[in-house]
Amino acid sequence: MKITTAQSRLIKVPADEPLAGGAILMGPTRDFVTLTLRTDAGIEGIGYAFFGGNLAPQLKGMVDTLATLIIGQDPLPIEALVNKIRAATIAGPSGMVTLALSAIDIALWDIKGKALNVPVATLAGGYRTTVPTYASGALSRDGLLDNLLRCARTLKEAGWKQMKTQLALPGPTTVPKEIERIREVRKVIGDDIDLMCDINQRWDVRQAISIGSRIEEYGLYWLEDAVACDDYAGHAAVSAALATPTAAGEYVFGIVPFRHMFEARSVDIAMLDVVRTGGITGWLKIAAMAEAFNLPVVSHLYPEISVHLIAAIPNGLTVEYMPWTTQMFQEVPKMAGGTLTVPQKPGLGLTFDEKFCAKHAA
Ligand code: SMN
Ligand code: MG
Repeated sequence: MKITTAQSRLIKVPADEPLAGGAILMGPTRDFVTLTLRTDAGIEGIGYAFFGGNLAPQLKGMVDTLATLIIGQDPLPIEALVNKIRAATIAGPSGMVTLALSAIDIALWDIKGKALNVPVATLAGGYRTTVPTYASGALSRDGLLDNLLRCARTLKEAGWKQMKTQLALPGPTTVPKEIERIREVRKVIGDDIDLMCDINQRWDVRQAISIGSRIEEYGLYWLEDAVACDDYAGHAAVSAALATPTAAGEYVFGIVPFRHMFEARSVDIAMLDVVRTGGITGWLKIAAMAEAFNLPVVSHLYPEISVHLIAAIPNGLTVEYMPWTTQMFQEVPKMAGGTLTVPQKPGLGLTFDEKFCAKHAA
């Protein structure tokens, strides 16, 4: 089998918050670069990447240029193809190059699953076929407390067993007001629903320990990205000071930062973003490293791909259900009883919704 063509598209997905009608983060569109790799065997693989900040055209250019390097090659020896692409990047495969590489790597795994007639979850390890999932994006730090509580109630009524909120600071708020948001959400959802909280690197170590200690009584399932992503020692200090588990990893690229993070005992939970890890190949390597450190792994964004990966590994904890990409596909796994079921079709089991993609292509 040989790769014959690579077709990328820039899709401007209209920003929505479908889980609870919550505040819309980063509108009006979320711009994804999709990739379809075609082969002479008639098998197609799909992938995508995301940067944000209006840099999707540049990312698309990178995907196009790098994908050209593997036209005419057998798609199955993925490590060899990834190595070829890495070797071609003279300044090193970091930053946005890793995002572009991820789109290609994901499409190659999709092809391999289809060629071997197994879902990617099976190809990647096949630990189980259903996984816990959590609602993300609806309980935003922006907006009034009443709205936050209405969304929390909606998620609970819809059957979510896990959900993530966010806290602000710095900004037009105060520490007591932020603590009140956690207290009130906990009151609305009760003690049987797991509640996570994302800080998105807004706090310094002192704030993380001090505010983190004051919200311990609300039993967070994890506190995420409390401090700067590459302050491994700072994360470790926060993790050591709090009983609440800490999570981080979405902001770092490739596999090596995770070695430093794990060696420094920075986090209790590793968060892996398949577009920033260098695709599925990098994702699985980090997951195995995490296993060696007795750490669970959770996914970041992209539930329709991540369901395969969290299901593949023994230390997969939960899939983030932030449905930014789901509109691009004909069909995606849906939450039922707090879980997602891995599609049993070969590969990723995903088909672009051509009508939607054509309408929103830039
Ligand atoms: C997040 C980051 C970037 C885009 C969307 C969402 C957030 C999360 O940090 O963990 O969901
Ligand atoms: Mg996050």
